[in-house]
Amino acid sequence: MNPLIITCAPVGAEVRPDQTPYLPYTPALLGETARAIREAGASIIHVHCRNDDGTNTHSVERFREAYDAIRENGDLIVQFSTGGAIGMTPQERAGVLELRPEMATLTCGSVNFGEEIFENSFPIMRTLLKKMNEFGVRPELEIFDKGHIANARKLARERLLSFPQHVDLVLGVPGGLEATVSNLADLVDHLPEGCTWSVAGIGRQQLAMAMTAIAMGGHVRVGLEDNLHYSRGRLARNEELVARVARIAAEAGRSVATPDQARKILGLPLPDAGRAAV
Ligand code: KMH
Ligand code: ZN
Repeated sequence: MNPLIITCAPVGAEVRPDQTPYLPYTPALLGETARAIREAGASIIHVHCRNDDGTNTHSVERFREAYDAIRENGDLIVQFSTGGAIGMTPQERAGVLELRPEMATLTCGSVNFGEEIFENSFPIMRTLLKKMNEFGVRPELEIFDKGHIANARKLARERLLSFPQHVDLVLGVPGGLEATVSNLADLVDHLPEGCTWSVAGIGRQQLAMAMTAIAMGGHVRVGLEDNLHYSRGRLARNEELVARVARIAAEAGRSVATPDQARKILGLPLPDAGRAAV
């Protein structure tokens, strides 16, 4: 079977440092985490940033520090969040794209998010996509609900996006589609031709969704952004969550993709290609 791309989302915007001692919320901690998850089998790191007190920030300077720390610690594909945190302006969310990460997320529609609303109107999506196109950043389409696939198709008709793309199916957010095998299979059935996909199961469903994706030939996202626990009552380290998925995949006959193998699968240029052309 095809190699498994494991994305790790080690921080997110919702978990507080007082909830777990393992949240890598500073650039230095993100650098250490990049090394550890790479060794454990991850090929993509999904990045959010925090201030030193743990509050959310989407400042370009903080993202630059984090980006440098990650790149000093290996060859992971770096994917910035453009979702940020609830309440951030579209301009704040888009600003970090000037750092030209290889990838960035694009959530393909608004969704209830617990008691709040994660707002991704068409004007917001267009703002983010135009910046991604301007800076040569590859989107990863975040799908929290089935209608988000239709929204992505509309953006493609507007020529802001072309298919196939890499898609992350985010299942189990309170307010979004539930994390069930039938929901996952249904979304996969409705993706545009040729798309690659991963699943991010939220909370307790993270492991079940990962195992299902491994069996289906898809890819997997894990990390403390989506799930704090390794097992009931036992807090997880990011690298443990990655390592467990890698072990299960090996048992199922799938090796984990190195970052360069993941780049090939996703159609991203290899880092050396750019350097050679300069
Ligand atoms: N923190 C959520 C509101 C993304 O990174 O693109 C949005 C989020 C999605 O985490
Ligand atoms: Zn995120």
